[in-house]
Parts: sequence; structure tokens; C-alpha cells
Amino acid sequence: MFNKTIETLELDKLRKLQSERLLSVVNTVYNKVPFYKNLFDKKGIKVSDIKSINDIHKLPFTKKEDLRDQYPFGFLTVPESKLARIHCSSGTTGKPTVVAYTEKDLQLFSEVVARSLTAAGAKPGMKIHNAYGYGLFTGGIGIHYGAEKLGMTVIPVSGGMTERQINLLRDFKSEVLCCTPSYALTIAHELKKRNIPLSEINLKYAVLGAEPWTEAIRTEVEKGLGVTATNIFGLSEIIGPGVSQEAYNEKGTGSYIWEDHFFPEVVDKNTGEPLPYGEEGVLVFTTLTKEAMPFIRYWTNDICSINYDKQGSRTHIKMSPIKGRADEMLIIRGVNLFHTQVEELINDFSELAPNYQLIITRKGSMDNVEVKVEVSENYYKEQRLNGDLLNTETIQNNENLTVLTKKLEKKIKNNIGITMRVKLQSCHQIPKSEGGKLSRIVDLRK
Ligand code: DLL
Repeated sequence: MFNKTIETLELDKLRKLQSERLLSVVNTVYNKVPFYKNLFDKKGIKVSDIKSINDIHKLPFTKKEDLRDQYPFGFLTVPESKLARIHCSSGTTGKPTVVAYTEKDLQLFSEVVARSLTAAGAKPGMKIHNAYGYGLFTGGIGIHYGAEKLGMTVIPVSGGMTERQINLLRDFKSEVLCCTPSYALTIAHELKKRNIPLSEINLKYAVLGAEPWTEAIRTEVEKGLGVTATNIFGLSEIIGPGVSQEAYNEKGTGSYIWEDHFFPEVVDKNTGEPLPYGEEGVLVFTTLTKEAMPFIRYWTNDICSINYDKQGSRTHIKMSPIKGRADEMLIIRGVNLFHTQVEELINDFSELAPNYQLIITRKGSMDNVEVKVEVSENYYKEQRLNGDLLNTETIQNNENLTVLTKKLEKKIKNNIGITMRVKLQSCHQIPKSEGGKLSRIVDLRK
């Protein structure tokens, strides 16, 4: 462990620390951030109402729209001259949201990333191939400094130019790879395509995050790269990567949230009411120690559950994988749908690869969903498709492919309750990630 004292702190002590820190942060934002002063006053909340972490639910939420309204520096508690760095969140629409750090915040950022990398299996002296994007995105630079703090050798490759990435992996023999899960798959496929055996690279661990992924992707990455792959989660508003991390020897049991710095809650998507541990809802974070831009009950829009793991090596709470985003929830003919629900069904078919896209269209008032999904490389070979691109005709002429299409359509209908059209694709036809986040949904209704 990178910080054993804190990572294994007894819960009552952790609560005490969280309470002290919450009181301080509430006091600061009330006195330094006009947005919070107005909001507290409007809602009749007094700083003195907050006596411990148990009072957190009395506080109002902060939402992405609030950050946009205060663009760029409305949430600062320090003069701009005290800022050491500024990042932006990778928003795809409208104004970006700005996040700012003091020198102390950067130390905190590196601390939680160092803890995370250690939990992922990394050790001082190992080389880390960092293929998260460098720049305004928090992924590249955030991981970079955390890895240096841990005492690793950083290869700051950033995303893209997959061929070069592979050459560097082969030449430098990095033990740890950091990138999005979709890009890890891209690298694995490229290795295979170039017939490079795993013995020529030296990867042991992959630290994957920045987008939702599943056990099927884990299996494929682990096999394709010869690694133990774990989840790293984070968001710019809270710090960047390193808000939570899955331990490499506790795979599949959730990711530890470093709750001495980031206090998590899961709340009902519609009412905002706190939900019991284990129940799924919107993840909300309060930053307990961030200096430049602390946030109170930041509504992440990410859907997951949180719970303690008595068998775990650390005392901090764990979060389940992100199921999707509340704002990414599709409503198809009145039925709520996350693309990961379709993904789970696809994963049950060994004939299919976990690379898919949902294309949503509307005809009149009727929503239609087409599921484009690639067949796996093995199955493609097995069916002797000989380089053919799959289209309606090739599928109609191949009974196995027709049956497979029908089977998946039926499974979707039975499990999700919506009729979707499945369109099988040959390998690598669906756009792949070049290091960025991959879009699973193409919604053409708007
Ligand atoms: O994606 C920070 C990050 C960088 C995390 C590198 C992990 C690795 P943003 O660009 O602000 O920050 O996007 C944050 O990405 O609210 C989630 O919806 C999604 N996300 C991040 N990590 C995961 C993950 C970075 N492990 C948003 N699983 C979050 C699922 C994730 N979704």
C-alpha cells in the first residue's frame, strides 16, 4: 500500500476525520464562494447546522450546469494567482468545465494516483507506459505525476499512433500500461495483427478507466496483453483519475474510493434522497480537502452502488463498476435503457466481440434501435468468411450468421423487453478508440 495508515484507518477514525474536514470545507465555501453563500442562504442552511459528516445530506447538490454558469472561475476559493494548474473536463457539448488546482491540490492529486497505481500492482522502479491523453484532459498529466511520486519511470506517450506505442512497449519493456479500456483493446488487436508474441513485450498490469467497461473487456485485454487489468475511476471536478481504484488482488469486487479526501454518497436519480449501501443510484462526491475548487455534493450523473467489503485489504468503501450515466440513459419507447445492458447480453456469446454501437433513429413517433456488433476473430475464421465484409447478403447466405443474429435479437427482446435489429459486422469495422473515450451510442433522433 502506498499510504497504509490512511488506507487501513478504522472506520470510526475515518468518520471523525471526514467530519472535521467537512466542517472546514463548508465554512470555506460559504465564506469564499458567492454561489454557495447564495445557495445556502436561499435554502436556509446555516454553516452551524453541519456538525458532522452525518449531516451531509442537509447540504444542496452542485451540478454540472452550476459549473457552466460559473465559467470559468466562479468556484475559486483562492486568488487566480495562487493557481498552479488548470484542466478542463472532456465535455463534448457546450462550454467546457474548468477545474483548477493549487500546489497543495496537485500534491493531493499525486497522492491518490500513487495510492491507486500501487493498488493496481505498480511498484517503484517499474516503467509505466502512459497512453492517456496529455493536455487539458486530467488523465495523462494526472497519472504522470502520481507515477513519479510513486517512484516509477514514466513514458509519457499520450494517445494515438498505435504502431509507435507498440514499438515503445517492445523497446522499453514497460510493466504497467495506463489507457482507456477501448484503447487497450486496440493495442491488443494491433499486436495480434502484427504477430508480435507477448514474450516480446513485458506488460504485467493495465490500469484502465475514463469510460465504462465490463468483465468481457477485462478478459480480452488480459489475454491480449498478458496483464492483470484493473479499474481506475475519476472525474475532473473531483480531482481527475484516482478518485477510486480496484486492487489487483481483489478484482471484480469494486474499486476503493479514497474517502479521506472524497466523500461518496449514492442517491436516488429522481428524488436526490440518499440510498442504502448496495443500492444503485447516482454517485455524488464532496471533496473534503481540495483547496482551489472544493465541491459540495457534486452530482456526477454516474450510476453505480457503494458498499464496504469486510474481506478487503483496505477499510475504505468500494464502488461497483459504472453502469452508465444518468444522462446517457436512453428512453426507447418508454423503456429506460443503458447501453451496458445490451453489452452484458453480447458478452454471453463467444461468437461475438465486445465491440458494438447502438444506432437510435426515429420514424414518426417510433424509436428504432439497431445494434451493430462485431463477430469475434475466431468465429470469423471458423465461418471461413475470407475477408468478406458482412452485409445483409452475406448474412442471409450464411445460416449460422442468420441464426446468431436471431438469437441475439431474441435474447435482447426477452431480457430488455425492446425489439432491436441486430446487424453483425466483420472484425474491426466499428470505429475503435485512438486513446480517447469511445462512443457506444449514436442517437440520431435529435
Ligand atoms: O475521465 C478522469 C480519468 C482519467 C479517469 C483517466 C480514469 C482514468 P473526465 O474527463 O472528467 O475525467 O470524465 C469523467 O468519465 O464521470 C465517468 O462518467 C467516466 N469515467 C471515468 N472513469 C471511469 C471508469 C476522467 N473507470 C467521467 N468507469 C466520469 C466508468 C468512468 N466510467
